Amino acid sequence: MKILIADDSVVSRHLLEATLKKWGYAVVVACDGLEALELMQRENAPNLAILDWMMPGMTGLEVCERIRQRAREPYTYILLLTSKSQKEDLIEGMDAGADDYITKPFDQHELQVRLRAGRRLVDLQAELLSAREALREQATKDSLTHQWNRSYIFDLLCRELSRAERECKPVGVVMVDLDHFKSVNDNHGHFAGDAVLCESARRMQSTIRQYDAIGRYGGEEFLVVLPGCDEQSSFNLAERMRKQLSQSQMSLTENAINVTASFGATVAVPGQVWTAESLIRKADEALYLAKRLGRNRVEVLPIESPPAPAIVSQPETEPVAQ
Ligand code: GH3
Ligand code: MG
Ligand code: MG
Repeated sequence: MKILIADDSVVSRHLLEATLKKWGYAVVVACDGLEALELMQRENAPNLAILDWMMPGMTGLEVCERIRQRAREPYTYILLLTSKSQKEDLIEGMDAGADDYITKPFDQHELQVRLRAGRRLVDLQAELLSAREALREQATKDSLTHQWNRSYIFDLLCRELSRAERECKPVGVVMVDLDHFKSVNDNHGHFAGDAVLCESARRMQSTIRQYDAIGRYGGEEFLVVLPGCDEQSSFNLAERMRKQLSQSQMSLTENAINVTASFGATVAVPGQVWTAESLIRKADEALYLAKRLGRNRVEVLPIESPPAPAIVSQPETEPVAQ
């Protein structure tokens, strides 16, 4: 584990560094508070820090306060090293956000057990973060292809549509369905089918732009969201995906497999009336047109605005004589 130590006294710094290295820690050294703060704000900064209280420029206490203001994740466990031993001083140190303190000159055994307590907290938090990450992955990703799952890609489409409406920009919506996929399962087995789904998703993902998104919408169907794309650029991007998918055979079993897909696209144009559902329905319609016209092709259908409500003139009614 990496520990940051900050102390302006050369002797005390060297002693601490040598002790920690002897115990197997990787040590990052700062000679004053400002350097410590800078090192603690870097990516992959140590999650454990031993800060001397009294340092020129910025005290250990001030470093503590600055670090706690940012509520960084993962948490940094801070041990204050101080020659102060008055109770009030220690309360001030803990109030500033230190997790623990040790008085100078430090007792090696005491330092060892206090570091052990710090490590336990850092390790527990790392476990918690990775469990949270795994849960997030489970809730948002498709477990087979590792692309977004159906509910996430749908929500993402809704978010992109509201953003596009605010910014007056179009959004391309593309529905993709692998062609004759049932025969891949029938001829090569279900596992090969699964591998084809993963590789197809990977190939399509590799051709879209960084801000586009692809999700598995159903069995062998994918929904692709293309922010800022009008009809022509949605068509072009879908064409790129189609070519990338079919350009070379997939050698996933002893037999190479040819895979193609049909693409149906539509575009949410600013100023028109649509919903995420109506766009998906239209992209689906375009997809079935692509299937009917021979598969392995892209079709784009414009979304129609609903007809303006008819104005029905009310017949003049005669006042009824009482
Ligand atoms: P079309 O060109 O008209 O789309 O024909 P198709 O065979 O692709 O379409 P169909 O709807 O008849 O068959 C889809 C197949 O996809 C049937 C189903 O077993 C298979 N499938 C769906 N999900 C999975 C999956 O997760 N893994 C595998 N291996 N197969 C899947
Ligand atoms: Mg299919
Ligand atoms: Mg299908």
